[in-house]
Amino acid sequence: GFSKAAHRNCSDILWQNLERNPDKTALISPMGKLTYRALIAEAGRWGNAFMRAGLVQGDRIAFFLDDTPVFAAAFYGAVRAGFVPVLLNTQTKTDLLRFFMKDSGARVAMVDASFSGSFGEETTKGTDLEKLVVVNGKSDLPGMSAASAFLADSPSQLDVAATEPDDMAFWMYSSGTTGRPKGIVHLHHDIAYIQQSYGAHILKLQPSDICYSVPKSFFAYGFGNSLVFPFATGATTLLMPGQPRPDVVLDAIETFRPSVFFGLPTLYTALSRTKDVETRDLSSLRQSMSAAEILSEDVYSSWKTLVGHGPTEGLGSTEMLHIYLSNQLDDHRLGAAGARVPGYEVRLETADAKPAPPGEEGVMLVRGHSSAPCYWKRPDKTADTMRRGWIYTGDRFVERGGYYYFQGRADDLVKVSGQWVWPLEVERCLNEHPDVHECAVLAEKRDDQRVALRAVVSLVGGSVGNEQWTERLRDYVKSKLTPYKAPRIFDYVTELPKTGTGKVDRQALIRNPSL
Ligand code: 3SK
Repeated sequence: GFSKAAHRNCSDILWQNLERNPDKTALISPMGKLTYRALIAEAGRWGNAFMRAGLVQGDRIAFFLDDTPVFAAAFYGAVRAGFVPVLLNTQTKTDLLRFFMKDSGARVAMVDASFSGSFGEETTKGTDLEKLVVVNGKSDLPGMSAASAFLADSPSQLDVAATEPDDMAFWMYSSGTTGRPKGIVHLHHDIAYIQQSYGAHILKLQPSDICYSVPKSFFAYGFGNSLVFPFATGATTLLMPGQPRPDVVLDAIETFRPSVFFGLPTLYTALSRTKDVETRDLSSLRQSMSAAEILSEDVYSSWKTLVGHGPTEGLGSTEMLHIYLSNQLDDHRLGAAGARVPGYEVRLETADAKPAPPGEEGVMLVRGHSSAPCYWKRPDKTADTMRRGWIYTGDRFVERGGYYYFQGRADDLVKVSGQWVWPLEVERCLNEHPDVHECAVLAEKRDDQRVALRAVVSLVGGSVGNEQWTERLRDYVKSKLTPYKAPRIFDYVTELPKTGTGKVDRQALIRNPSL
């Protein structure tokens, strides 16, 4: 059972370590180590400084931060004091950033010095922003306060605010692949819930674990991995700022020796294909987790060959805060997103909102106490997705033996030459071709208004695509699937554009059809 009432303020997940294991290392980063006692003291200073800045309970604080100890300290200090961090993707461009600032009404923003250029007047003008605090370095831009000045004389002892379990605790924004992004509101008890479900039943951390999540903490997946599960267990988090290039990630594993690793299929592929990877010492890893994309058999087995275990695949969403379908380390069904994580209920619905008959495809709805109650000031979108306690995921699945197999998005079937095709199926097929390094398959409306499939492919070893390659790849798809599913257009690139988590950036491919 889960008692919401016991979780009035989510900072307890960190603060409990003050009694339990104050001298244990909470954080490791290239900047050094921090014990739980030191981290909690830092968090207290941030919380007091936000109060001194005149914020009142429920006020938003924009976080435009990389993964460094400041993220963890400022986040937990803010929520303990009753303020609401809004976690923003640090790759956000100015226009969208201005929208986030306006939409959230943030009065204070925290920005890493390396990204401070994004917070010029074009971002902040006409917003409610009163204070911009620069961390991990200095900025020359006008109107920025240095963290040292903001924190000066701020006491480390911080009382917990009078929050309630159902009060707003923090937000993230939807990625906004369709329409403008939505502020996803999470509540104070949500953090404890992901620990009691995915944390306790799937991840099963030990206090001796060191967790390393390549997806950053401003993503829901990275947030749970780095800032919730390890703190809930009294374990240690490794925070690595900067671009997660494969060689940097491999260096970090060798240097800091994490035991639990969090990635996604694109990253596992890149790591497995890195030159001389087999000479790297990855022996510290006892468990690797994967989410955010479908894990193919190839990726699973390459990682297993390298480290002795395949990545454990799960699926979650920002609306649910973390993973609600998952495999287990010792019970992995390849091709399945996973089974229901204890603590969550899932059901499949047909297109006419009836329960899907057993074994038949349906759109998944999920329910559990970590779900966002609403999108900020978007009653229309809230009503579409949050349906009387259930979240409509838009993902189509079939269920076999308690495991759920992803079939695509409810809205991504396209008609090509009069027949239904699911571009993701073609993409998966091409990705299994031994000469394809990575690819994306998109449905595009041509000038004649007809829909055609376009594959954007990068070939292994940097080979340059040509007509012969196209013929070969089309024949491959025809032989593995059916002929009409072979993409009409093939474009070749040396590397596919990626988002901050390392996912293929489909938006960038659509926006730039000449790639
Ligand atoms: O993409 C996922 O599978 C995921 C996992 C955990 C939290 C959030 C997301 C989107």
